[in-house]
Parts: sequence; C-alpha cells; structure tokens
Amino acid sequence: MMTQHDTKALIDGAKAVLDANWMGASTKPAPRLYPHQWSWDAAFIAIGYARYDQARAESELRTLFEAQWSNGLVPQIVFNPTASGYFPGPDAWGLRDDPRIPAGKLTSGIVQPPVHATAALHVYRHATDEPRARAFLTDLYPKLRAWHDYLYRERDPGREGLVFVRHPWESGMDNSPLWDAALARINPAPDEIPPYERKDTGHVDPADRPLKADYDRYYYLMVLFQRLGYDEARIAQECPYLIQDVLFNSLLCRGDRDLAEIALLLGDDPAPLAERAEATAAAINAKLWDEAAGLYLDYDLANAERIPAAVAGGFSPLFAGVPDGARAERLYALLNSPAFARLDESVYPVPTYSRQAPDYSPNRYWRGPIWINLNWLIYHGLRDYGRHDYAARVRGAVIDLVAHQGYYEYFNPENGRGHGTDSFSWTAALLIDLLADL
Ligand code: 2M8
Repeated sequence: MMTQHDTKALIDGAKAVLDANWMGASTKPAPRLYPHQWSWDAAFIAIGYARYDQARAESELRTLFEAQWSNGLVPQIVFNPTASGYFPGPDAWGLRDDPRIPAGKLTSGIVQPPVHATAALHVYRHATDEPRARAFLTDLYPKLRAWHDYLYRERDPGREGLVFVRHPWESGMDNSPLWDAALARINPAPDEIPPYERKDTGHVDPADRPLKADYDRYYYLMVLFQRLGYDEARIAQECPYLIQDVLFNSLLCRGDRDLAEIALLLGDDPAPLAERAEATAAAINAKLWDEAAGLYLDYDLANAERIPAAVAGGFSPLFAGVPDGARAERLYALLNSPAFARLDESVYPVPTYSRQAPDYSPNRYWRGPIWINLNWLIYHGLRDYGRHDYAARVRGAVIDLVAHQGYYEYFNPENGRGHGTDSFSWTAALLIDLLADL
C-alpha cells in the first residue's frame, strides 16, 4: 500500500548519502564496503544527480570514461589510489602501467552492464543548462560508441547479436543462482590461486555475502585473464565461464537505442545504431525466450545450454522494448505471482530470484533480496509497455521500502529489512529519480 511520506525528508536523506559518498569527481557506491568508482553504479548514480545537480551527473560519467581502455573497454572499477579496505585491489589485476589503460589510471580488467548511454541521455534530458549538456553529450558520444563497439567486437565471436560476460562480477549480479552450474565446473587446485584475504566480510554480515567457494572461483578467473594477457580472443577460447546474460544484453539493446537517439540529437546518422539494437532484440527473442517458463533465460555459451533459473533479470527485456504483446503478457503474469511480487496487492518490490525456487535465499546478496536498480528497470519497462498500474505499484513499493528501512544496498523480500551496507549510493540516487518521476 502506498503510504504518505515526507518527500522532502526522503530526498534530503538521499542527497546526504550521495554527498557523503562523493569523492570530488565521482561517487563511491558506499562509505566503506565499496571505496572506489564502479561502472554501472556510476550510471545509476548519474541518473539520480541528473534531477538536481547537472555538474555532478556529468562529472560522474566523464570520470568513468576517462579510464576507458584503448580498445573501448569501460572498466568495472576505477580505483581510488588513496582508498584501501577493498579486495581485490589494483595489484590483484596485474594491470599497473598496462599500455591499454590511460596513464595515471588504475582499473580492474573486467566490465559491468552497459547502462551508460541510457544514463547520458537521461542527464541530457533533465539538464537545466542545455548548451552545456550538449557539449557533454558531444564529448561522450564517441566514447560510448567505442564501448558498444568493443562489446560487439570482442564479446560476440559468433556474431549472433548477443554478447557474453566472462566473469560473474561483469553481470553485476555476483553470486546469482544463474552462475551456479557454470562455476561448479571450475575446480581450482590450491596452487592455482594465490592466497588472498577478503575484506567485504569485515564490513558487513558474512551471511549476506557470497561464499568462499564463490570467491575462489572469482579469483581463479582473474588469474586466468592475467595469464592470457587480457587477450580477448584467447579468453573467448579458453575461459570456462562465458554467459549470454539476459540483463546485460537487454541493457545493451536499450543502450543502442539510446545511443541512436543521441546520434540524432548531435546530427549523426542513427541508422547503424538502431539496426544493431534491432538485431540484438531479435537475438534475445530467438535465443533467450523460454516458452515453458514464460520468461527470458540466460545461455551458458561455454557449455551450450540454457540456464533454467528464474531471476528478475528475465523481465529486463521489457526495458529494451524486446517482447511482443503476447510475451509481455506472460512476463506480467509471472511478475504478478507468488514467485515474484503480487502486484495486485504489492507489499514489497520485486525480489532477485523466484521465491518458490528451492535455493531462494532472502538475505544473501543476489540470490533473493530486493535490489532497487532492478526494480527501477522493471518500473520503466512496465511503463514503456503502457502497464501503468503495475508500474505504479513497483514505484510505490520501492519508495515505501526505502522510506521505512533506509538507503540500504538490498532488502529481504519477506520482511523488508535492509541488508548489506547502508548509505548505498544507487538506492539513494534512484529514489531521487523515482520521486521526481510523477
Ligand atoms: C557488488 O559487486 C562487487 C564486485 O563488483 C563486490 O561484491 O565487491 C555488486 O552488487 C555490483 O553489482 C555492484 O556494482 C558493486 C558495487 O556496488 O557491488
């Protein structure tokens, strides 16, 4: 049920979270757990700043793209050299002084979902100073194109219109049940990974975080990339974890559409970008739709099989205009069911994983909890499809949840309680955006 809130207090609280996490040119996701700049966080954070601080919104994305590699890769993390307390830090990636990385920058060697074109267009649309926003778009446009070009060139060896992720962290949904079978096939011998010390479990409740077995495999893949010199062709040949993820590809497809819109605004030809979006939409429909499940499912490329886990990312093609009317109806039906969110009644927002799955875990990170960014994407998808009743429910449920619990990283779908770190930037930023979206 929608309740009355003091909207001003909620917005002030959200701005205070972002102020405290502001590092001078970009924003860390959280005060202690995540002390650097993260790629898709930066996009969501810019979407919130767009509503009240154009300069910060622009700076957030500009700073991220200052660390873009020469091949177009936009790194998952841009390290703050003065911060410590996060593992894996810059040295674990073996990329210091790598010629592909702009001088003076320290980054990881993987990516995160491409929400950046969408964020840049959002910043432009909500700007108070149009000439300045146009200059921002003009600067960013070639970088965004290089980023999408990198993904299609290096992550789609079969030229299917679908790109793969090569590490669970690239998906943004680190320990999702989506990866269980693929990761179970990786069994590093003790001497294949150097000793390491996690820091995350010192900042938040270990019961909310991934397991040691997960981290061993995350680290194994990092060591593999270093051994292969971050050569994408060799990685595509040898990496045991290569997944065509629904969420990542849907965000890419929407990003292509938004990039086409930016091209149009800047007087460039939008046609090639729009065509690429259509090709990816068609490929998502052809390969990732599962008729029996009534949901889009991931595909494990390294093992040539579909992944049967029903996760919230399966609804994200709505955000990219991918499903036709009949498929959209199937998605609404599953969304509005005990497995997900009961949007007829709506108590809490959409959880990350089906509440009916035997291994659903309401407190553990990406294996059940409610995340605000996924709900923001689902809200927009429903709205774009004209399903305004459900869209309003999702929006209202997110606002209620954060108003009652605070700006947490994620929330238990059974009792609403906040988990992970508090003062989490994208929760605050997206709340600001949702409140402004009347
Ligand atoms: C989480 O991931 C990082 C690794 O990238 C971690 O667990 O250390 C995820 O929730 C990811 O989606 C997010 O971008 C990041 C920072 O908020 O934290």
